[in-house]
Amino acid sequence: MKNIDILGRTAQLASLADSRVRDNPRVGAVLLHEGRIIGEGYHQVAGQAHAEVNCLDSVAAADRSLIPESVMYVSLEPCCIKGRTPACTGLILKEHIRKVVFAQRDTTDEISGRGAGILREAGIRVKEYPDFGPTRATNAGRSVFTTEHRPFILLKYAQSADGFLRPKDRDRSYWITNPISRRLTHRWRTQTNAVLVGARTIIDDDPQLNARLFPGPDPRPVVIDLRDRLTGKEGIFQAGGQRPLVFTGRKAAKLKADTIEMKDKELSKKAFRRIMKKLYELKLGHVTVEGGATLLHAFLEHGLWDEARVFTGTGRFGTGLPAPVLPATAHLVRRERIGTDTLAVYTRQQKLKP
Ligand code: AOF
Ligand code: ZN
Repeated sequence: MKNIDILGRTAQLASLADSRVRDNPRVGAVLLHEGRIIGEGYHQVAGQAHAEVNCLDSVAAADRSLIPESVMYVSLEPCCIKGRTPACTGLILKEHIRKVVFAQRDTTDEISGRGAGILREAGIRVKEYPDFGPTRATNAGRSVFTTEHRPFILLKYAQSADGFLRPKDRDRSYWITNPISRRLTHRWRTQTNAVLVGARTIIDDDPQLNARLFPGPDPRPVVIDLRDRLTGKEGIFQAGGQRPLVFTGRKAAKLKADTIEMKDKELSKKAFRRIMKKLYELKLGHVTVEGGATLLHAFLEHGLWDEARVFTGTGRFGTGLPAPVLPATAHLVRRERIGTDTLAVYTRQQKLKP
């Protein structure tokens, strides 16, 4: 097996992590002994075991003596700092592992390249694959958080076959996507730290913004309500999930939520800066923007997005609220069929190398 095949497996393992990784990266690790995988693991919960720890813990008693002759594969550079948990470089040295293969560097200031350096100085053979595609997407999210000090922003919306977010008649009940797609979006909600919407979406649709259709943690509901439209009676304040966070124009908003007072009446650049700073401080590393149209347009207009997942259903509305248009520079990562729906995934940045 080639190194990149095993790294591919570490990427798969990393993607199993849900939003409980919070501000930490998604990381997977594999231990390979002469072509046989003897251990696997991934980082699951911020503040708890890293991928390398879980991988080593998974090695069967009968195989433990093989650890020093095995190669450790990690989707991200092993950490060399004592954070909430001990440094993984220390663990690798302690277990006398002689070779480590990883994909991208950890962009955290105190680690970036130092983790690899410490291992090399200790005589361990280290091979890096900075251009390895499957882990670039996961690790890109991490680098947004550590270098730009804002969450990774995922835009998610569904449009009718003729490109509308909703029909003209606001009272008409409608579904754009099929139940398979809806379940998938709830799975995504278990993997994101917060679902962000505008007040108008709350008033029109009264969504619960939780992940009730898929097992896993609920995201935190975040509402931008600069014009104080919320009353406190809406569904998100009644649902038993995570405490909502509301960016409000009111001084002492009486909502069952944490509130951040905003002076801005419009989603200006300055307003966005404040919102991003707050989300960063709250360690919400991955945020999904689910609408409405105004909010999606504003994020796109400010170039404040990293990925977009767009469903297109089969129904036509004829007229209604137009769906956002992604910039021509957006890169289509994949297009797939979800039953009768189509899902297209885009990234903002340049095409990643395969
Ligand atoms: C790894 N493997 O699985 C993860 C890493 O101890 P913590 O949880 O506070 O994490 C400290 C840093 O370790 C964190 O900021 C991030 O840079 C890195 N995360 N490193 O070797 C892992 N999750
Ligand atoms: Zn670590």
